[in-house]
Amino acid sequence: MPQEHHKQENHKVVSKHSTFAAGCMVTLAVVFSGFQQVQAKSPVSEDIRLNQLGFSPLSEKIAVLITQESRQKNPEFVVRAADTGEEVLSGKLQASSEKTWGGQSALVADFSRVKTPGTYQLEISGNGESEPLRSASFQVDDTIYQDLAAASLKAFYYQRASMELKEVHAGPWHRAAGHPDDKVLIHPSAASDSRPENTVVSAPKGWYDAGDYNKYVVNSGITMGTLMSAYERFPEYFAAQSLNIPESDNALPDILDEVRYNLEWLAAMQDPADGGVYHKLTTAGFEGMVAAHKATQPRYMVQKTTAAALDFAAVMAQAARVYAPYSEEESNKHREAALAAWQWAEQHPAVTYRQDALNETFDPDVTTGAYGDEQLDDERLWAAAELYLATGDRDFWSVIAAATPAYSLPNWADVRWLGYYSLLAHKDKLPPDSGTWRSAIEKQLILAARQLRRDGEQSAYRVPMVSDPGLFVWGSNAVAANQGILFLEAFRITGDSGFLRSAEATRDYLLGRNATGFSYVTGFGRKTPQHPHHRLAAANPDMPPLPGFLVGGPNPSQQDGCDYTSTVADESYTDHVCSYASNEIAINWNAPFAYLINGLHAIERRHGKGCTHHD
Ligand code: 9MR
Ligand code: CA
Repeated sequence: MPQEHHKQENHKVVSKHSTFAAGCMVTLAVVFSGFQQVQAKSPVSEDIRLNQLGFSPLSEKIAVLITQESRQKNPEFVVRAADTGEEVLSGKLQASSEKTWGGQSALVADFSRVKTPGTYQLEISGNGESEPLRSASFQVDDTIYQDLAAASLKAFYYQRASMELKEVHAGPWHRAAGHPDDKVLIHPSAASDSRPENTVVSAPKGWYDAGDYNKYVVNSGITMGTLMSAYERFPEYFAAQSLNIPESDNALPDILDEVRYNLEWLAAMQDPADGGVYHKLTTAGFEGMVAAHKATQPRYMVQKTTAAALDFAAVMAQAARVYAPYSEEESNKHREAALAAWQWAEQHPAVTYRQDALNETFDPDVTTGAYGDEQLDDERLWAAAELYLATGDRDFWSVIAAATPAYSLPNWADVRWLGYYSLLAHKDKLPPDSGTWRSAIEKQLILAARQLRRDGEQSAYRVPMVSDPGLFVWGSNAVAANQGILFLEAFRITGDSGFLRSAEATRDYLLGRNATGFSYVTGFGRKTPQHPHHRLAAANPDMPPLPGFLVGGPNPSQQDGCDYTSTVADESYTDHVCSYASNEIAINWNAPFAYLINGLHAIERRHGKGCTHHD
């Protein structure tokens, strides 16, 4: 794995947990049946799909065999220790209720009873082949997610604009600074009395949005909200995590240092004259696939919008809460900024971003990501929720109380449930008379999670994501990651470990138990994206892609016009740099992924340590 070394303290924490875990293991049932060396090894079968990193000892452990055979022969599987070939468990595969969407049969091997830490391999025989089929080796251990958990957040550091990435932090991916963004031009669409067209303003720092180098407020909004909520749910866990970033030695948890780097940029997206927030900081068109420091086209502040103001207000209000224990001054500044943006949005409730219309009026034409959204009730709800929690002002509560929610999975254009997640997680701050309201919201959340869990159990891969082809939009892997967050929230509220199993199944989906057999995260797994649509990676072709990035994933709309081998919803993925519709990386996809991986790791470590898993 391409990880650099973590701080010393981190190692200590981990070894302590492993000792606890090992102590528990003696009581767990494992079937041993003598020593049998693996015969002449057949190559790894690509038809066996499983999480390529492996499993936490107490999790459900499933592999899926994809086969053209329609006869239901229920072949047998054997799990062997990878080094000695010793058999530790055997059983029969069971047919999934549904075929894959590509029309193949799916047979499920459940080896959840293997709980002793170690490295294993799965063998399947009796499926009409002369030789047993073999899976790649996989690990069972509580520590295997530590590196991925850190890398999913370190990815944000690699996306930093305006600073050099030094070798001590970035390892072989060190690079020169790109995009100082200290001379940003006011685009005519954003001109105001105090800042006429071509006024030069400064808005350095922040993260590049995705494979491109622009910085978009709307997409940064959901990204930061998701990361700060991850921190709020697992504060002790994150306090002990080191990402080896330049700020690792200060008092702030590293995840909050990373978010702060983007907050500093975000603050500069607000016009101090009126509280309005520019929609994006961007070049007129996308840059070529060149290194950051060679991408030097002029950068513009483009039109103030209501969505940008409301997302900004939500993020700043949440930041006021999250950073308060570290700096009262910083917290107050964020709250003031949030309130000013809210005021602007109340005065301008329907300024939507319509890029085509803008280009008919203003020059230069802007053709980069639009993040245009016509439905702004959800942004207003999210901002009101965070502002209510930040101020206790009942006016904000009345916005919340007036809404009738049905559950909707968050994405950049629908942030309603980021607001509800925050409110539910801060029950102590809700009005005393809000008990009925709260139960109704919790009910919506639990119903949605339960339905998704049921649908997933029917699917060929036994994963929630493969329950509806309609989920396979641009960035489908982030739909899965956000489903994972929904399950973690349902688990937090109910304590029902079935939801934890579903979150783990979602992790398994992203790391290989899926229709393409890819682990969709750069650098983690045996079959991973090698050619992401990522300018920082493409500019460095002699290096493996930057690690820890979740690619967008299968998307049958194929808007990029690249060559794909399938149009089936969950197969429509191509590991080619041209494929921005299936193989790009993006901050709003990595954030829910980081939440899921870190959140699960935090919970599993806790459970492994105390041996209190309730199945
Ligand atoms: O994630 C965005 C997706 O929902 C939209 O359908 C798509 C087209 O507008 O844009 C995606 O976001 C891209 C953004 O516009 C520019 N930076 C890269 C983003 C990820 O592909
Ligand atoms: Ca919206």
